[in-house]
Amino acid sequence: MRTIMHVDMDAFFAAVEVLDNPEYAGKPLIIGGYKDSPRGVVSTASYEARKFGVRSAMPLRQAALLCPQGIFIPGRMHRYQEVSHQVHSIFPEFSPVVEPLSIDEAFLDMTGCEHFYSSLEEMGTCLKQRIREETGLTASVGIAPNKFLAKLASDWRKPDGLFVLRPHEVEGFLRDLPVSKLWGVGKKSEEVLHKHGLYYVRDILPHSLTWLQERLGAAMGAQVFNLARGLDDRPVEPWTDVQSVSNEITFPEDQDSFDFLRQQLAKMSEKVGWRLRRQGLYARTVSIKVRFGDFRTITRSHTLEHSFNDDDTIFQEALHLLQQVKLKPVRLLGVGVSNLSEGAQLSLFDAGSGGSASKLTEVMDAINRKYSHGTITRGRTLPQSDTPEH
Ligand code: TTP
Ligand code: MG
Repeated sequence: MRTIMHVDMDAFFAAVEVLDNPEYAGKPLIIGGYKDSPRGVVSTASYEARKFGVRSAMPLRQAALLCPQGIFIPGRMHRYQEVSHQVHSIFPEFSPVVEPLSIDEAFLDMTGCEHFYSSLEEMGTCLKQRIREETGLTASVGIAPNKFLAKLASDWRKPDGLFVLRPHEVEGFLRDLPVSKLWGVGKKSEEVLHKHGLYYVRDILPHSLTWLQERLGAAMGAQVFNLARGLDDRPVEPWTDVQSVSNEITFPEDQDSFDFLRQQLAKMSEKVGWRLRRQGLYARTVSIKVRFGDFRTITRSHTLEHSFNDDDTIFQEALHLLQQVKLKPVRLLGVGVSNLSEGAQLSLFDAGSGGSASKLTEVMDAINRKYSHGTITRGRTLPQSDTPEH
């Protein structure tokens, strides 16, 4: 049995504004743009503004109609990110297994840490207090036997909430929730369930797995079947990958220049290639990881027919993957290789060039081995503007 804690900051952007501008406290505050801006949408609203029906993603104009006395401000993303980093840097104090989910929320796997606290309630209170102490902000915390339930629990007593859901309470808790509360049930699946008269989780329980799968598809049907029973075995996944060699960098400021990112990719590809070769390994898959300013993180990967261990292949593949990503300001960039083996499996078509380290790579490695890694590097890792013109 796991103990999972989910934490989510309350009215995050609005709370940061109140923190920095105490005169906003207790007022209906709406972040996203000025009242008369024709296009913008609401990022978030203080709980006072929510009483008027204002919600995230609502057009500002509509918010202005619902809450004409609201204070409308565009928001300061940089500041929210700064506070977000403060918050996220607290989590490792509580658990080594942390999965950051978004700018203001994370899962912590607390399994095995229970005995550090007198109760699960105290565990949650401790985290809330640390966040408050460090940032001056309130968070809501949910503690439950799995991720799905922990997320529902953190939402249950918002704002400044704490809710512990114990295994024997799960069934009673879920029964009366609308089906849309089941993770993954969006508009489409909701419609299908409604069509069959299933509005609440309790309505799903009498139906068999096959019955649900026939109506929702194999994967969604199984998911709904399990979640309705409070079953979810997804692990909390920290950003590490054991069967791989990787390198990543978090930028002090979000970056949106493709040239800069390409140059970072080249540097990291060299490091990854060097570590691969030093361990006598070959890889078949190249991956990149991109975390955007809002903490959304994506990974992309590509597996080749043959194994390789040269910087060039790693860089070219990683660059190709990066070119396919719709770029917004980037907070973190990473390159990794996986599908590792100890010997090269040469390409059927081109045994000579693509597969193993080239002559140039061998010479570079020899120099780097003698001195320290990074002594010699390729021109593409240098900033474009600093590259000497020959
Ligand atoms: P949420 O955690 O969804 O919302 P919240 O923290 O404002 O309020 P609460 O958790 O108490 O319900 O999102 C975190 C931040 O992300 C939010 O403060 C602003 C931003 N955000 C948007 O910019 N647009 C959106 O549509 C949503 C949902 C959030
Ligand atoms: Mg939040």
